[in-house]
Amino acid sequence: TRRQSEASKIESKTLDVLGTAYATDDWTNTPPAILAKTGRNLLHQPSHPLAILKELIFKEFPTFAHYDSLSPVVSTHQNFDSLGFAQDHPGRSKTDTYYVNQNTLLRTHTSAHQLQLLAAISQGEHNVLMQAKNNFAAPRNERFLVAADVYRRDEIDASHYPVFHQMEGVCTFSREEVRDKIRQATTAERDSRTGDACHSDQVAQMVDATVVGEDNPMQSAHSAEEVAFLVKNMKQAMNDMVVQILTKAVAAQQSSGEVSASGSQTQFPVRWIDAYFPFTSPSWEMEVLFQGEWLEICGCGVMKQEILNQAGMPDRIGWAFGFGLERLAMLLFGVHDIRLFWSSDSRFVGQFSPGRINSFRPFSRHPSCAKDVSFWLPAESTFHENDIMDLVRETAGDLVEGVKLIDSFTHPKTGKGSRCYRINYCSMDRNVTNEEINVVQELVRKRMVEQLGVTLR
Ligand code: FA5
Ligand code: MG
Repeated sequence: TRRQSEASKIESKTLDVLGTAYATDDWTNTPPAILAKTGRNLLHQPSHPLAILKELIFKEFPTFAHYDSLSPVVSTHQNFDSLGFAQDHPGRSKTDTYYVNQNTLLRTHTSAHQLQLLAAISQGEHNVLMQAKNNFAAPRNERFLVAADVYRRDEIDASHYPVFHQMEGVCTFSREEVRDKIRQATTAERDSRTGDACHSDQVAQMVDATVVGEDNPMQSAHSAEEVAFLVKNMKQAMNDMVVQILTKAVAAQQSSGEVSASGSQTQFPVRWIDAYFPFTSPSWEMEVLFQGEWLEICGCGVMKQEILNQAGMPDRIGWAFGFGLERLAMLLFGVHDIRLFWSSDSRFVGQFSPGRINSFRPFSRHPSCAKDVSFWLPAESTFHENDIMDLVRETAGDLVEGVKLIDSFTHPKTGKGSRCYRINYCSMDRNVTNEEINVVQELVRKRMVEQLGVTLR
């Protein structure tokens, strides 16, 4: 009987994610509402705007392998260690990441699959690759895209949701191939300058133009020519893809009469901002000017050579990017609230069809309702804002539109911290009554006391 009771104890201490039971421990912090999202598969619904965008991007990279069926449950090794995240990197903390248990989590980015896929490719594990692949005939396996749902504990507003989607791009070259390409390019350039050869100057210029500052260094494993080649190739590929897709969107708006042809924007200025990622160097964020606003749509850079070495490809070099699909989709389809992507209301899902970009026609906006909650922090405070965000989401679901800190002070005598948050409630698809919201707000207040140990004021 002792063994039996131990077995049932273990049984109750598991978390079921996509049909697999995982042992839980004191790292487990993934709430039911988040778990429910793991099975939604928005990228596999052909008429969903995110799936439409996924297909458009896949089409822009016809020679790459395309993966879109990798499980969101990954190891801390995949998500962090394999990519060179420091042990104390803030992304690893329980306040930022949804853990299944100490060694297992819901991926926070598609980069989690870089090493795993490269290693499978270099070892010729075709079965592993085929299970997750969507274009079986792709000619180039060592160049691939990964589209997937990713999970982050984050603030709540119109452009942040705890689940979103990314598109990873990984493009590798053999060093020999790169050497040949550089040789061809410099020969062509020399010929065009009628014998006025200044190879090293040119290369220096190329590198200057691409690798900016000491804060964004190239790796010692790479030559300046290799970096210049990779960066140019990467920026060209990303630029071409974004321009192709935005051009399609504008054409669609024109043909439906939403934008007049004469006044339309036909160029999409792009800028590259120096960035830092543990797994690329140098690194950038790409921003695109669309309808008057600079929008950060992706991170990218030259892959850390350790990753390729680890994968068994020391003779290859490469670049990688990670696009946020929601950011682009909100632009392309005119969806102004990120929650709408999760709506199963036919007035949303019924507006889109495969392969087509069209502007979403919002259904009437429903009134929102603000409720404030003020409280004293517990004395021994391990309090983190994201705990409130999760608690409100768990309690109110998609009725919550935003949560904002509106007041914060420390009592001069007692030294106690006080906070006031404003919770905005608004349904995407129906009117809600004040009574209904009061019930939800009461529950939020009760749970804040029980779960966070705060004292309501
Ligand atoms: C990353 O996730 C890196 N893995 C990207 C990368 C890949 C860099 C490969 C280098 C090489 P970042 O956290 O900045 O980086 O997210 C990448 C993109 O995802 C952002 O540019 C943005 O478009 C989108 N994104 C990030 N956070 C959110 C969010 N909370 N909601 C919606 N989109 C988001
Ligand atoms: Mg960023």
